Amino acid sequence: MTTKSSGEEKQQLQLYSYHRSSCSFRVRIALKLKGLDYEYKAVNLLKGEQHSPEFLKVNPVGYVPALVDGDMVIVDSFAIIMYLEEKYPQHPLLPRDLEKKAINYQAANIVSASIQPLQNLGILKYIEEKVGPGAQVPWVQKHIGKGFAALEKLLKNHAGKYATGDDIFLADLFLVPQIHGAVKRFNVDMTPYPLLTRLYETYIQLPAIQDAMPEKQPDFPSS
Ligand SMILES: N[C@@H](CCC(=O)N[C@@H](CS)C(=O)NCC(=O)O)C(=O)O
Repeated sequence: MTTKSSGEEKQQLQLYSYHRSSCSFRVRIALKLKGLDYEYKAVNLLKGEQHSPEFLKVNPVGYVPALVDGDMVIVDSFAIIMYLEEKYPQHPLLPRDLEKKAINYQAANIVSASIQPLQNLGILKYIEEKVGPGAQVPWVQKHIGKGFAALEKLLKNHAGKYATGDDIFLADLFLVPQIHGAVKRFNVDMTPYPLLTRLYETYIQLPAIQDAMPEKQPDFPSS
């Protein structure tokens, strides 16, 4: 698909995504905030489409999201968001202040390295097979709890309306899907995390976040 802009032929961005994928959700928010249109390429993780030869050509590690921009394919939500940030500077996703920027990197990495990989589909399937289906949710709740406790401490002295002040930045893009999944999918008791609870209540009012929600995606099941 192509779109025309400023007289020159431009390839439309394509996002390989799955509606429930928190990693894809982060990128969907970034694209919305930056006002970038894209073609949605659904990869059904429950049907195992991430392991298909066709998708492995896009991302050899077999995970969503993946972004295609012309001849470039970028995989991994953090790398994609950093790419978008540099190429499309409108609505900056990082503060200029060095300390605030470092807090954003830390919060994003707590989610993307210390929480989300432990709740990934592959891990949950492995736990189901080796331990039993009942072990999955307590496992995930434990690791979300550990990460959320750290995030509460990290953000305590930096949060404003959003995680690191009154503008929405990288940290928020990672927090939204993680908190959403914790509440809606893994039934995490949010009582010990008042700051994250307050942030989530603010996030869900924002149109860019509402539009990026799983249920708004074309591959969300209709029934
Ligand atoms: N670090 C990667 C992680 C990607 C990832 O784990 N994606 C998940 C969905 S959020 C996935 O595709 N899981 C498929 C599976 O476990 O088979 C990123 O941030 O994009």
